[in-house]
Amino acid sequence: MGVVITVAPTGPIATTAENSTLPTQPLEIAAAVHAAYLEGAAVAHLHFRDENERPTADLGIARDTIAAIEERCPILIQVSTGVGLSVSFEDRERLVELRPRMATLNPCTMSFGSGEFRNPPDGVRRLAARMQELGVKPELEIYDTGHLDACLRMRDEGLLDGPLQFSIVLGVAGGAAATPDNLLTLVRRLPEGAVWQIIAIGKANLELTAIGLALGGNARAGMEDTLYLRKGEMTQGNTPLVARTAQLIRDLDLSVASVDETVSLLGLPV
Ligand code: KMH
Ligand code: ZN
Repeated sequence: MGVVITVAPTGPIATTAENSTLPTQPLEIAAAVHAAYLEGAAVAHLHFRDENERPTADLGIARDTIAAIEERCPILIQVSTGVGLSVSFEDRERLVELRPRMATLNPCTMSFGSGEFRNPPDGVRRLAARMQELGVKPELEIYDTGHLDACLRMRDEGLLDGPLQFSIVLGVAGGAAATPDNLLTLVRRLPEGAVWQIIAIGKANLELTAIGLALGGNARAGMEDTLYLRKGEMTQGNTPLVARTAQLIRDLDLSVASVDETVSLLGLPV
C-alpha cells in the first residue's frame, strides 16, 4: 500500500512578500502542481487568489486553474472550500459545483489566529449533502477532538460515506497545538477504516509529518503549511517540500502512491 502525497501549494494566508516563490496565479499554481506531480504528489489541494493575491472563490479563476492543471497532468484535484477567512460561507460552498474529485469540509466554526473561520452547522450540513449529491469526496479537516465528533455525527446522519478521509490539522492558533501527543490522541479516536493525514502548520511540520508517516498516515506537503524547508531556510517553491516528503516515505521503506492507487486508497468515486 502506497502513501498518498497531497501538495498544498498556496493556501489562504502566505504572501509573496513573505516568500517570493509562492504560486498565486492560475498558471503559477498549475506549474507548481505539475512539478509536484512529477515528484510523486497524487492530490493537489487548491486555494485560489485574485490578481491582488487575495483569497477568492471566483469560479472563473478556479476553472482556469483546474483546466491548466488538467492540461499538464492527471493529478487528483481537491478544492478547498475553506478558501480564506474573508470569503463568505455561501461563496465558498459554490466551488463544489465545479465537481472536483474532492473538496475540503471544515466541520466547525473556530477562532483562526486573530480571525474567525465560519462553518455554521446548517451550512456545513447543506454543503455535505451537496457534495454527496455531486459525488465530490469530502476531505474532513479536523482541528480539535470535538471536530472529529462533529464529523461522526454527520456520518451517523447519513451525510458522509465511508471510507472517511480526515486531515488532522495541528498548529492553528484556535485549534489543537502541533504536538505528537495531540496527533496520537486524534489518531487513536479515528473510526475503523478511516484514511488520514497530518497537516502540521509551521515549525513542527517536518517532525509531525514524519511521525504521521510512521503511524500509517498519508502526507501533505507544500507552502500552505510552511514556507520553510528547515529552520532558518526558506523553501524555493513547493518542489523541495514535496521531494523531501517523497524521500522521507522511501527512507521509511514505504512507497509513494500513484494516482490510480490513490483513487482506490481514498475510496474515490470512479
Ligand atoms: N490552511 C488550513 C489550516 C481548507 O483548506 O479548507 C485551513 C484551510 C482549510 O485552508
Ligand atoms: Zn487549505
